Amino acid sequence: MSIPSSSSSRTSHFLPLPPLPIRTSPPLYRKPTLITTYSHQPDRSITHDDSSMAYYRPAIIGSDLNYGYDDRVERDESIDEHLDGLCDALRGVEKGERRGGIITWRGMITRIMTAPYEDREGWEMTAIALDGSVYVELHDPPEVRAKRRNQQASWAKQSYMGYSYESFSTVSGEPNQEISEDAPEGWGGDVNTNVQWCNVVRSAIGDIPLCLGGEVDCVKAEPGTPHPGLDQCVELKTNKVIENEKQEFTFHKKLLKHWAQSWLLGIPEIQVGFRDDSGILRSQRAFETEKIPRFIASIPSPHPPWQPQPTLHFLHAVLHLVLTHALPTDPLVSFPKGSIHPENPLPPATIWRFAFIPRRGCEMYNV
Ligand code: 0WD
Ligand code: CA
Repeated sequence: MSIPSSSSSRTSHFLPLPPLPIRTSPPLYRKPTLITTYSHQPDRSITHDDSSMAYYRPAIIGSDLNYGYDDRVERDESIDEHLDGLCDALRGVEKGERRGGIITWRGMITRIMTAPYEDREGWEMTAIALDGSVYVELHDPPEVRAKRRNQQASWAKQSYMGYSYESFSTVSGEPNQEISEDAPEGWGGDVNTNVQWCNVVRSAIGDIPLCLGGEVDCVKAEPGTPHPGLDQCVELKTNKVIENEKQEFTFHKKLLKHWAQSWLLGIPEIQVGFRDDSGILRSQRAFETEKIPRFIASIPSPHPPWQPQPTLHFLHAVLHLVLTHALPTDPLVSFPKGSIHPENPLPPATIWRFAFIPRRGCEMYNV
């Protein structure tokens, strides 16, 4: 990560991490409400409907999560989609529903929230004001992307098992979806990571409005029925079977990311499939998202691995910093309606970057 050296027009601000543990009550995260949904099709094109919504059906214990590996289709990760799908979805939405505050992917907010407990992975994001809101996206320089893609390649089999668990745990809503006759019992169809069902929600952290888009794995409803609402949504995860205390501790730490991710979109349930080293599904367990912090707090240990308070304090502090500096207060600077898609002419807004430096905090500067 490079932070440009200062010049006369460059300003930077530093926000340290909150002290751990923190006792003051955190800003409230408002219960999210659904604004709109859209679907990525097998060719990655977007339709403004729920055609990629899948229905939950428990996977069969003993399923082989390696199944279908050679038939998988993977999204072309060399294409940076920016916030295109989200901006596109918001074009059809009442202006009042999306105005103000921060507009971004849920995954960006998960990263900011979990930063107080992240000791290794730094990140950088871009913030740009447009039409009264601040759009935030990952700043992903080519060398960082290349490094991440290499890491992903070495994890290909493991991450495939996550997608395969999704297939074994869902039924497609598409009546004409073909499933091979040779497929094992419970297989929901071959993996194509282009296919995603995205939900866009409105929420707030304290006084800061948020508009977030994120992928939702499936819903609990009769196959073929329309979107039953956020309260019926389920997030699917896989984990290695837990056989010792160290693995248990690692899983409890991972629950921070799972909790934050689902909490942010208002998804009440996380279904975790536990697999053995050879990829066979051995057990599964449902977690109620809102009960995860209390579950973690109840674990007898000298220090709980994490608490929600610092994550919410830090999220509010970072977004407050971003809004304070990125949102122009000068009424002479006004921005055209639109998205930050590269094909659109850039408005005369200052582009800001903010970078997370593990164990230290967040640095924000204009570019
Ligand atoms: O700009 C980028 N590089 C990113 C784009 C980073 C993160 C996400 N995205 C895209 C996603 O493809 C999606 O269309 O943004 C949209 C919304 O994503 P999100 O829900 O905010 O992403 P996140 O919460 O980080 O991840 C949710 C799921 C993952 O499931 P698990 O169970 O592993 O959390 O989205 C998938 C993944 O299945 N996912 C991705 N799929 C393809 N390419 C990516 C990615 N880069 N990141 C997450
Ligand atoms: Ca998932």
